[in-house]
Amino acid sequence: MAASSRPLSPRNVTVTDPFWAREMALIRQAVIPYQWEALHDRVPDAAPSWWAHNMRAAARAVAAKKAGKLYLAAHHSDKIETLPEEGKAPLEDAFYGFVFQDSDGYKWLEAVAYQLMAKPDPALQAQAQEAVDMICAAQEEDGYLDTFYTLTGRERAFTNLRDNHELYCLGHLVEAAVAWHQATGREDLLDAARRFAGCVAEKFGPGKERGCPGHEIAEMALLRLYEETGETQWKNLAEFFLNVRGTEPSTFALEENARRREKGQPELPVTAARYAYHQAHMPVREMKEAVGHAVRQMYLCCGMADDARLSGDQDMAAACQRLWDSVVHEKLYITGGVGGTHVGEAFSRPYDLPSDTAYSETCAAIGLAFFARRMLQLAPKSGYADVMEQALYNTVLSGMALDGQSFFYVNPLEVDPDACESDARLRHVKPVRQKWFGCACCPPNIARIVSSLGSYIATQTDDTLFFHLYIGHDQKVVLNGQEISLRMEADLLKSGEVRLSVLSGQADGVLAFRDPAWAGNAHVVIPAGVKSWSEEGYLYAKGHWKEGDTVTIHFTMPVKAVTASPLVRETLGQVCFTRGPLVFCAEEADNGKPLHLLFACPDRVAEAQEKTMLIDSVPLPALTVPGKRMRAPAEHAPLYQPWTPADLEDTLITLVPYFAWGNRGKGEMRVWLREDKE
Ligand code: FUB
Ligand code: ZN
Repeated sequence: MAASSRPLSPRNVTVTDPFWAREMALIRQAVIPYQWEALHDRVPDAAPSWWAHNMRAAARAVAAKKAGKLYLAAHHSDKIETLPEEGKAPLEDAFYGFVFQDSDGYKWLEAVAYQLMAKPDPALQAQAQEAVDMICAAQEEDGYLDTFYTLTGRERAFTNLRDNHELYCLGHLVEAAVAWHQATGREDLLDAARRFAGCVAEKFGPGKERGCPGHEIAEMALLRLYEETGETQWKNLAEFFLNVRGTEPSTFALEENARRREKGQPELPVTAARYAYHQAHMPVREMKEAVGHAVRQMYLCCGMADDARLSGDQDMAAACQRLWDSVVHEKLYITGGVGGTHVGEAFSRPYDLPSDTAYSETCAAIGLAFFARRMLQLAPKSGYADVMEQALYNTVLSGMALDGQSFFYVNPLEVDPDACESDARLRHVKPVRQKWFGCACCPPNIARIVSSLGSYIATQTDDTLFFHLYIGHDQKVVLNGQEISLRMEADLLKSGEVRLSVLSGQADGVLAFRDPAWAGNAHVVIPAGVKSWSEEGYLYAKGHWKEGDTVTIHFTMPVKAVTASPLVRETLGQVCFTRGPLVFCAEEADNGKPLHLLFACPDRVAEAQEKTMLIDSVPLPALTVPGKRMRAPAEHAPLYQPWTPADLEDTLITLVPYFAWGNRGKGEMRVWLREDKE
């Protein structure tokens, strides 16, 4: 088996790319401070987060318990409301929000840790330390750490792994703790994470209780904890969770039946097949199709891919590949989004990719990028990086406004604000980004993936450095024990010109450059004496690299007209436009409305013009493409009439990057345009 690769640490990568450096700075200067305020419920008119509230209330509960007092609070959310038992806890210490509210702060902290790795910042670190201290204070004496159960009844802990997200909160805690440890060297949060993981490991595992997370992430997080600490018990626990998933009798069914017995309800069959929504319908190594809740499926794939890498389990790797193929060949939006249906925020059947009712949660695209990076670590094949890039440049970024102060949870490919506001079937689709959400999983998830961009740009083995993304950056890397500093100059939003220079040092090794699917013929110039070959979509260049060496690559980056497979019913006869990794869309702000009267002329795509447009003061690439506009019918024209040729007039359609839509007020948006058949 070829050696697997590891991501670069954000510490060793400085992003200098004109576009992505702005995104990184935005996260650091605007998003992280904004989210800190949101976590403390101090953003006017925004949905409350309750994070700080719940942490502080749980700390009081833990202190009260240590003093031998009873402490049981109420729980308020849009779904559940319970009252505290008389005299046990003050009403102001009620638990508010969803059961997984703790995870929002963990993601924020993880994002901060990556930012600190990239650039020390004592004030930001002090703020993050405050969060760490709040978390540690909320941890129970035996290591348990989940404010929902600490506040509302610890005796119910671990009784509903399917729905109540304790192991999801554990996973996010571990992710944050490892990043915090790497950023600061501090053990505080890592110890808290170990203690909670230890508490879980006391209950679940071989020879103990069976059980697995209802919302995956603990698997990949525990494997990361293992990689960070070398402590094998975390790998064992992750593998236990992976191996128990989907086996009979279903652990989710057993726990559900226990709850039903308590309520005097009849028991349900204990067959695993009922739990496809939670990816617990069959053993993981047998899985073939991406199903159920999209974020859960993506996070499961991440855990599986990490385990395949760390254990060399070929059956696991094969299952990852089948799930990858299922997503990429049948269930992936052109925008890099996944999870087409709002019913359960889930994957739908193959080729069901509706544009206007799309769910395409921001977190699911983030999960896909995580999965892609892990597949790249297993085997460097350019197709994985193509999808990672597609997700990053399109749906991941569309989840956040250009000013970093509002967010999309759902990322449709077609929006008519009037329809969203009047049609209950579109209730999930917001025509403008929101300041915060009751369920705020997406905003801090964007912060953490963008802050760790350096880990997606490249991965390495001991002797090979793989460039997966063409994002301008400086990095330090050790190849064959020799450190070199490299600079990549790139600006894909403008052109496909890439230049890699060795800034200092020298090393014998291989530099591998991805040949993106969007590129036309690449023209590559490498130093004399460097041996090169191509494999799985990468150009390998092996030699003795030294200061002053350069590699230049010219990728042609034409505007392309793209159609979906005719099996995608929704987009048949429609076309969209891409350039490089960017998907473009039409907005009302440039084209008027209704946008569904626009027809694009894909056969004239060569006439597309590129220009720079200021959107919310950010210079971004825009396109004009030739098209037609159907004349709107006269007022009171009949609903039906005898067929006549469509009345079309020539027009130029203006397109902007999909990620930048919705930054100029409320208006219609379409990615897919009807195709002019003439
Ligand atoms: O359940 C936790 C998170 O909330 C999921 O990942 C999102 O889809 C949202 O449901
Ligand atoms: Zn989300």
